[in-house]
Amino acid sequence: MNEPFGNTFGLKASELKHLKNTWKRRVSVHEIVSPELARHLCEFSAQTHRQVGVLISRKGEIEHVVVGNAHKLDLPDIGRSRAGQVRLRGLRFVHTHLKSEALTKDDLTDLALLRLDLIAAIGVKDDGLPGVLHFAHLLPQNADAALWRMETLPSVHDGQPDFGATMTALEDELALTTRARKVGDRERAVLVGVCLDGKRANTEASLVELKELARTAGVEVVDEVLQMRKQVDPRYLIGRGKLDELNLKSMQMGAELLIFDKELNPSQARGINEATSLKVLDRTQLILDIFAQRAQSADGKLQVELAQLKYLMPRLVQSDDSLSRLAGGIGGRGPGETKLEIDRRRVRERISQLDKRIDQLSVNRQTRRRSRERHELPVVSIVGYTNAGKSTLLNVLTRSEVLTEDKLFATLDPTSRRLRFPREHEVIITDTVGFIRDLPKDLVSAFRATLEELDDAALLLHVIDAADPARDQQIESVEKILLQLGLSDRPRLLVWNKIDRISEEEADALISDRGGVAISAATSRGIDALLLKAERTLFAEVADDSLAMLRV
Ligand SMILES: Nc1nc2c(ncn2[C@@H]2O[C@H](COP(=O)(O)OP(=O)(O)OP(=O)(O)O)[C@@H](O)[C@H]2O)c(=O)[nH]1
Ligand SMILES: [Mg+2]
Repeated sequence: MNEPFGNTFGLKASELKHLKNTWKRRVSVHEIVSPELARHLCEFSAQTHRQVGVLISRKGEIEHVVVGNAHKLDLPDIGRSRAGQVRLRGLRFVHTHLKSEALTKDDLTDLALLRLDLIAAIGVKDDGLPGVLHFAHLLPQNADAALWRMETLPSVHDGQPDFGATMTALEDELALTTRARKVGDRERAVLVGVCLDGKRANTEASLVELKELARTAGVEVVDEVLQMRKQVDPRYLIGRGKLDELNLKSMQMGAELLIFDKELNPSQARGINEATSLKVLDRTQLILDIFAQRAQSADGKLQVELAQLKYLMPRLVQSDDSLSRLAGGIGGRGPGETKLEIDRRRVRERISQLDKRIDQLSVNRQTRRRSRERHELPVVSIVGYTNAGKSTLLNVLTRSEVLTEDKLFATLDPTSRRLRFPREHEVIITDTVGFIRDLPKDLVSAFRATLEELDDAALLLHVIDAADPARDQQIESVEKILLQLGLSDRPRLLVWNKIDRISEEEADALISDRGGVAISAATSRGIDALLLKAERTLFAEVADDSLAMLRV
C-alpha cells in the first residue's frame, strides 16, 4: 500500500484524513454500513457531485477513503490476491452511486479480483439522503457456476443482513471447497487461443493440440477460450476486457494457470501475470516443461536445461519476483528448477557450460558413430510428428520394447537397434524425438546433439498418423524441420501409419496420390511391404521380383 487514500481528485491528503477521522468507528460488525456513515457518504457525494467510497475492515474501521468522479472511482492499490487464494480480503468497499445505479461490471470485477468481503453501492437521493443499497459478495463453487450473489435493499435502514455472520458462513464454505482439493491435485488451466487471420478452424485445431500438450504435461484443462482479433494487443496479447473476463472465469473454476497458444514475449507474459495474478505459460514453455518432465538420459536433461535457460534469459529482467513466480509446478520444473533463482550472469555462465558439455557429448557420440561406420552398417532413421507411432514401428520392426504412449513426446532419447532386411541386408535403425509445429527454436538447437543422429541416415522413414485430421499440417511441419536440419535432400519414404483407423479407400488414395507405404504398426499390417520398399531404396540391387510378388 503505497498511497494511503487512493484517488483524491483534487482533495488534499489532510482533507481525506479529516473525512476518515470524522466517519470512523461507526459501523457495527452486524451491518454492511451504518445508516449514519451512509448519510455522511451521501451528503459528501451530493455536495461534490462525486462518488465517494470507504474500505471498511471487519472490525468496522475505515481504512481508506476514496473519491472519484460522478461515474466511477478507482480503488487504491491494495494488491491483488494470489491466484487460487481462498480467504477473503477482510475488507468491504462501500461507495455511493449518484444516480442510484446498480453495481457495475467494474464494481464486480473489483469484488472478485481483490477478493473483497463485499461491495456495496448506496444510491444518493435528490435530497442528498441515502436511498437504495445494492450489494454483492462472492460465492463458493456452486452448481450454477455463479461467481457472486447480488441483492438490492430499498434502504440502508432495514433488512441489512448480519454482515459478520454472512462472512463467517462464507469463509467456512470457501475453506471446505479448498480442503476438497487434495495436495498433489493436478494444476488447473484455462487455454487461450488467438486467431489473427480469420481462420477459426486453424486456431481450433491448434487448441486441440495444445490440449494434448497440456494433458501430456499433467495439467487439467478446465476451459478453453478463443479470441478472434485483427492484431495482437501489444501489452496483453488479447484485449484487456477479455483478459479481465478470463481472470474472473479462472477464479470461478479454480484455475491457477493460463496457457496461451501463441508465444508471449517477455513483457506480455509479465503484463498478463501482473493483471491477473495467474501463472502464465505459453506453448513453448509447456513443451519445455514436458521435455523437462520426460528427459531420461543425462544428455537429454542437459539439453532441456539449456533450452529452458535460453528461453528464460530474456525474461530475467529487473524484478526477481518474476523468477520466484516461475519456480515450481508446470513450467517451472525440471533440471533448472532451483537454478532459476540465480541471476543473469550465472545463467549466462551456466549456458556456456552446458553448451560445452553438450558439445563434448556430441564428440563422444561421433566417435561411437565412427566405430559403427567401420562396421559399415547404413542407418535408417524414423522421423515424424510426435505421437505418429514411430516407437511402435521400431518395436514391431525389431521386436523390442521401447516405450510407446498415447502422449506427446514419449520418446526423447534416440534408440538404435539392428535390423535385418528380408534380403539379409543389415542396417541400424534409430527412433528419434518427435517433431511438432513451431518447435521452439532453442529446443531444435538444444536437441541438435540428438538430432545429429539423423546426419548419418541413409534413409528417413517419415511416419505419419494417417488418421489425424491435422495430418497435412503435420507433414508440412516435419518437412520444415528437416529443411532446417539440412536433411531435405535425404532419401525419404512416407510411411502412412494407423491405417487401421481409416478406410481402405482412403489408404489406397494416399498411396496413389502421394506415394509411400501404408501400414499399421499396431497390427503389423503392411510391415513386410515397408521392409521391402526400404530395402529397395537403400540397396538398389535388390531384386524387383520380391516386390512384384507382393503386388499380386
Ligand atoms: N490405432 C493405432 N494406433 C497406433 C498405431 N501405431 C501407434 N499407435 C498408437 O499411437 C500412440 C503413439 O505411439 P508412439 O509409438 O509412442 O508414437 P511416437 O511417434 O513414438 O511418439 P513420440 O515418441 O511421443 O513422438 C500410442 O498410443 C500407440 O499405441 C497404429 O498403427 N494404429
Ligand atoms: Mg516415440
